[in-house]
Amino acid sequence: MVSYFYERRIICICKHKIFFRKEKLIMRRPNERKPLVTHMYTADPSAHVFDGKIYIYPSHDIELDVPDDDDGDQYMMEDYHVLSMDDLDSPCVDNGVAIYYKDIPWVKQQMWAPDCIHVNGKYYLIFPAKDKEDKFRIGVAESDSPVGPFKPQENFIEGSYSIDPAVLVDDDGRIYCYNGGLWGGQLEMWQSGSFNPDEPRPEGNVPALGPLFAEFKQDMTGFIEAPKAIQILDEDGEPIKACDEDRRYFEDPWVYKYNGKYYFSYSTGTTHYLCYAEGDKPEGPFTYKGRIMEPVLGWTTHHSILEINGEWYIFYHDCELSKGVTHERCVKYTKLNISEDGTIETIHPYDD
Ligand code: FUB
Repeated sequence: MVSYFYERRIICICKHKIFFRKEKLIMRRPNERKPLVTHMYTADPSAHVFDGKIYIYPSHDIELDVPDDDDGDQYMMEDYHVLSMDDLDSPCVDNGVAIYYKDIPWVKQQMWAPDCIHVNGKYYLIFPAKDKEDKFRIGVAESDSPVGPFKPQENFIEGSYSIDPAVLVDDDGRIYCYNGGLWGGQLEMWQSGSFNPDEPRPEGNVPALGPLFAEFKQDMTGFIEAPKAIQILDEDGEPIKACDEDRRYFEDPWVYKYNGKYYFSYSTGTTHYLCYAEGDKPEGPFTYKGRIMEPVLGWTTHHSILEINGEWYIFYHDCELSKGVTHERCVKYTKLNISEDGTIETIHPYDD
């Protein structure tokens, strides 16, 4: 069921006549822009349709009484729960623990934003976590079911580093991994090719750091080649600069295809926008196109985009449920309006 709201604002009353601003019709589904589950904190939703049903792969935020810091030490997640919905209007079901960090041999802590794909008749959960040396790595775990339990590979994917994997299975079956995050996500620390926690962050007019791109082997046991940086270009074809915090990549990559083009969307972190860029190839370069969503309540902003029955939706999180506690977030969804040429209408998440 869809709710209809009519906006009919009086703009002036003169000579006994009332003038209204043009009517605007807003349609919202009952679950739209509301926390999908309220019994636990969830964040970083990667949503997919598998066999006609919606599955959401979120981080599972835990309540911790610690101060926020730039390294993200307040995000101490220990497991993943898969959420599912029969359709957009159905209740959202928590399918329990899908994998626990102590059952993953290489993981020390911090199970951050995951994704999941369905290939080879299996479901593969792809997730970042800190290894025993406190370096963020990407791991893979598999299951016969979209809700797990997932069996982890012994080690992280060789050559992987940083956070936030988003995985695209392209129309030809090739499997691409996009990932990376600044600050606590450690992307800057690998600029020299090896891990250096003291590496300075790029600043000013130098090109911003790009997110990472790598192709998975078909059996999901590793990357075919070492990850490479993706370029995000401005309207003049120049790399977006580090000081351009309204547009430069920070974390939270996602890629979807629309009318044959690749769309790379991401969070700008410090300025809290979700933005998008367009390209002709899965590895980019991508040209900046605009803003998808204005800031939500909370510091982080994280999303996924998918088509459901011919309409486009964005899954995202905010901190409404905890009344603003940065590391106690809740996942939501809302409709995304994309025009024929790929332009996205910017969402104002609290406009109702
Ligand atoms: O959930 C931990 C981190 O917060 C994610 O990896 C980032 O994208 C941000 O949402």
